[in-house]
Amino acid sequence: MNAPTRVPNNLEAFWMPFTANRQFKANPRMFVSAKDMHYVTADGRRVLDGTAGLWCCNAGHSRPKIVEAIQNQAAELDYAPAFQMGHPKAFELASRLAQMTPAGIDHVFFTNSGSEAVDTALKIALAYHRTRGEGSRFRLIGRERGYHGVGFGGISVGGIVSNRKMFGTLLTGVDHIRHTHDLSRNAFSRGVPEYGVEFAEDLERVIQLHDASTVAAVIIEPLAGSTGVLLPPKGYLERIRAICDKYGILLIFDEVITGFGRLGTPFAADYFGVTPDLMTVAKGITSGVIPMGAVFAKGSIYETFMTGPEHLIEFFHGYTYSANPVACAAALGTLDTYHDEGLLTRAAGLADYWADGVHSLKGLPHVIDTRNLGLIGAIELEPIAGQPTKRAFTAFLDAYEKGLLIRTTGDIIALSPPLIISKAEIDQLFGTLAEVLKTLA
Ligand code: PXG
Repeated sequence: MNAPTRVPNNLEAFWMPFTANRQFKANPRMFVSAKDMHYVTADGRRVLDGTAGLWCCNAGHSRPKIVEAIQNQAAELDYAPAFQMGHPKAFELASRLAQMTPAGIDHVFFTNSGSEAVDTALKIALAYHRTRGEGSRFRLIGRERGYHGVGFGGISVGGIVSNRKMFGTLLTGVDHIRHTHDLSRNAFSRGVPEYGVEFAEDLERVIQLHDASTVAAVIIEPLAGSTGVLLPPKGYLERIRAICDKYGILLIFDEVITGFGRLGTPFAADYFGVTPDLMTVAKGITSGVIPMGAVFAKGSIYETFMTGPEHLIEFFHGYTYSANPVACAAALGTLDTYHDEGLLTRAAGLADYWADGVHSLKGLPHVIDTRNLGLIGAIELEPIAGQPTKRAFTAFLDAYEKGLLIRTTGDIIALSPPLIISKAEIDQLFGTLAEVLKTLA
């Protein structure tokens, strides 16, 4: 018998994404299995998942309905082309999603990631205006500190400097409004911060600069996650919506993180009572198990494309794996799990208890802000002078050693556990984090 060809100890070949490769390869942190709220490390330790993987495993890990759906689908229909062909689960999934989305948003375009969903939404917005005879609307407006994935479209409208500065000229015709983070007035806010509705007026300024007739769409995260959990001030999203309406500009909510129950409602649009024209989702759509993303569109946008001779393709865009059958099955298994366990609204009942945990860390060394919404929390640390990100990264390593997975971005700790977390696990999470912060240099 041939010797196995696996080389588990060679860490060199894998160029790891968004990772300090040399630091990791010198001190690898490997997960080998996961169940419900926990990972298991290669050395057999259980680690509480404080981040739902990367904000995606909303149903928890290795959930039976999702696993079974994937197994059955792979055996029954592994792949079917999505261009000029179909398979039943793609239509079933789109219909179920369309029933969950806010009123008026009732069409679904499938992608394989959040980055692709963002690029797709931007392209829909541009093509929509052009189809309507308003091709002069070519500009896209994002926001400072926004994260919209890593495609060229996403980094162009995104506002995270390190994700942009290496990559040349990016998309042309993009501008940004200012972010909403204001610790001077809003530090230690519980829930949505009081001050900053006027930040929305920056959109008026940018529109005036370019003239509304050149602006196609505005894309923002209703709650900015990846940049370190920046909450929309009271009234801010309503104002953004009103300004877009005033000028005929499409509003895109990037709900890759906030979608599928994170705030205690199916989507952030429901939580804030503000309906965009297009929504991008990924992550929680399959609880992270199989890559999938989607753009949700208003029926009026879809209908705009449905003109011209019927044999012609209306929108020249799509991916080999759009609506991949196994991904569709995983998503259906995920929606069943959310439904059976009430997970899309479960965070609402836990939000107060969670908020108590987040704000219990106020007063610990280096903590300059604690903030929360739904089952999201952030702890902002004072950076070490001259060494930004180091303090939070040390906290991350220490938490991992103590059996807790957290995420850090800059010097901000972000928390977003699976939506199945228990109160005892919330206590454990904040107890461990308090221990970490008490001893942090
Ligand atoms: N939009 C938003 C709002 C996101 O948060 C993407 C788009 C891109 O999705 P894909 O599937 O292409 O990665 C994201 C992704 C973190 C973290 O720790 C956040 C993301 C990804 C990885 C880590 O904050 N968000």
